[in-house]
Amino acid sequence: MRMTFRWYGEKDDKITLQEIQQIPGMDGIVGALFDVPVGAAWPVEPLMAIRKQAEAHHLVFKDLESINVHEDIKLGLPSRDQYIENYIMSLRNAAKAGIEMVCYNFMPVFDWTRTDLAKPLYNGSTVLSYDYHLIAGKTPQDMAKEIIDNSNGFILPGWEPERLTELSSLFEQYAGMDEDGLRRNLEYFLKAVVPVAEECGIKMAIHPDDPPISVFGLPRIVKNEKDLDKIAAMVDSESNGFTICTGSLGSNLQNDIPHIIRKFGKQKRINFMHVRNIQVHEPWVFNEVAHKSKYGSLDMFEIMKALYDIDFDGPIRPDHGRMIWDEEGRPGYGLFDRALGANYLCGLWDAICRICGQK
Ligand SMILES: [Mn+2]
Repeated sequence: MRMTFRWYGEKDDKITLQEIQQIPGMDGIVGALFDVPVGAAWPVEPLMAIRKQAEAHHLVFKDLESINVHEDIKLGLPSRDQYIENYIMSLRNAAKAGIEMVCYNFMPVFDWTRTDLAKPLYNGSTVLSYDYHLIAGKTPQDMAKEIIDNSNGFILPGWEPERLTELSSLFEQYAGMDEDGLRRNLEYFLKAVVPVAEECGIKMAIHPDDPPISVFGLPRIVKNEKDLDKIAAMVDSESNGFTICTGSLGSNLQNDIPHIIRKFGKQKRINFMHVRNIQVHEPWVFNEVAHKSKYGSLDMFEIMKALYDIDFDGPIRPDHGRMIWDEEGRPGYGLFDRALGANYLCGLWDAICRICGQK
């Protein structure tokens, strides 16, 4: 496996490449171009520039998260064909810059949703959390405003203030779209982009819905094993694969993550791993926790063992971390707890390899 760390770039991340390089076991960064508008084609040069910066710190840059899918593609509007052409251009350019994996999601309107970005835990650390009770009675605008106001001044991917001014019209456009309708639009997109991804050596990796349940009545199509089956069947290619985000899928305890890893690993469809732990209190009430198994509802040993069993050799990253040791930063994306998380995952991996045979 390739241990990676999400990096927002020199301009937008106060964490430096040198700090990332100093984390034991770190192989590379997961990056993106944050100043290209959603829907436009990504140029090669800035990707090459990130690669050079990474390599100067002995880190590889082979993984993108995310090239976002324009809303018109998800809505299936006639304008989608132009946006798909642009997406294809982004893939070709990414390949030229040495990219091998592209994460994306297909969530209407909201990339991810939380009700608190800094819920205090008993030990003074703070975490992201979700409680469906707190959404009841709120409008999407109320929730968007809360998230933007509590983001410590950072622009959070998916929650760009200018995009959210269009919130009402977006909701109107989605009125009447059900899961099958959204699924048809994903299939149309995949049939166009996956052959190109395959041709240029890129593995696409759709991220599960976060949380994997309908929010504000919007359709959600990446919630569970059944949904993943349907997506895998849309285009039969290893380039049509998944990001298995343990914290997203795992917030529904019906989702058996080690089973899902083994099943889709056999089909060579697991192209990216996000590993984090969460504590589920009741259905759709959960908060993020430290990565270590004992603090949450997920069994990290079983998850890493499943990855070992499928000979996983793709990129993996610690997902959101807590804010600890007075660090201030982008919610979920501080340095300290993600570094601890990476180290814990590397420790589990080393132990599994020692006992079961080196891979
Ligand atoms: Mn994730």
